[in-house]
Amino acid sequence: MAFLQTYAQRATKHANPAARHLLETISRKQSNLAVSVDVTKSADFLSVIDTVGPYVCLIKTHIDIIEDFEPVLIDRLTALSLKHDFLIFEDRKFADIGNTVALQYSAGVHKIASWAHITNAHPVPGPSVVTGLASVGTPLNRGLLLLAEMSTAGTLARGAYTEDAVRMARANPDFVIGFIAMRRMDGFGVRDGEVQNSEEDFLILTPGVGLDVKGDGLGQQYRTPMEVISQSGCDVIIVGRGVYGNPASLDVDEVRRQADRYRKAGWDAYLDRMKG
Ligand code: 5IU
Repeated sequence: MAFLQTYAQRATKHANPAARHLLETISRKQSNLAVSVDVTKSADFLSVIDTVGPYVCLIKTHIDIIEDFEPVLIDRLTALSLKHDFLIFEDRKFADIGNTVALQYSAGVHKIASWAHITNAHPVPGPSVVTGLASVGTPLNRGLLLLAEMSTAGTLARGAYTEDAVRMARANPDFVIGFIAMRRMDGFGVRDGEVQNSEEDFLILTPGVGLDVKGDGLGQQYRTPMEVISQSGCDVIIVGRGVYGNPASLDVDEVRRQADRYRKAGWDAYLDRMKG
């Protein structure tokens, strides 16, 4: 089982360059923390990222919520990713036919494939969403996560849907590097005599993580890093408001303190998991 190996061991074996890069970064920085920067002003976006950069393996973006977006923002984001040694995950949640998602991924205002190491897609269109995105992302050494589950109350991504998401990933293991999910997917999607490849290593990135509150009043459900990484066997915690607080009153020192706190909590939970 991949998740009982160290991040460094997994990095040496992974076939996808983005997955390898992420696993190496996690190991080097001793951080399985991804910060989700859901703020709407470019200046706040860059300020939060520059502040949390030393503590994270990955920055998760929603580039389409930036109100004053200019292409130079991408240059600055990329410069910060090099300065602080983190990858970029655009949480775009593609969900259209293959031809359309290929265009949404490569073109438009944001040209996501040109700068995001990792992006994600809903499995709902079926395998063509992966094929369409792979036609753009594979030549650029990108990786894709499928949304096998969500953190929200009442999510429809469960049961047979989750199983089929895993099956879609298994059909494209070079480009699909893992899942947004709430727990490990080992053994999922295997039925009626299908056999799971014992070498497979899907990364599990998990939102809905908070140390202080259990929800946000809008359906979000929070679990602790210990529950997510140690008990549920996930690989990366994705934390947004738990780190940056209220975007209307950003306090850089507090953002730094929380990033450090979540990095440590995530890493302690990983060490706890490795104890067995
Ligand atoms: N996000 C979730 N749950 C999910 C998926 C994505 O929360 O199931 I898929 C995103 C939404 C937001 C971030 O960008 O992760 C979580 O932010 P907070 O930690 O502020 O709740």
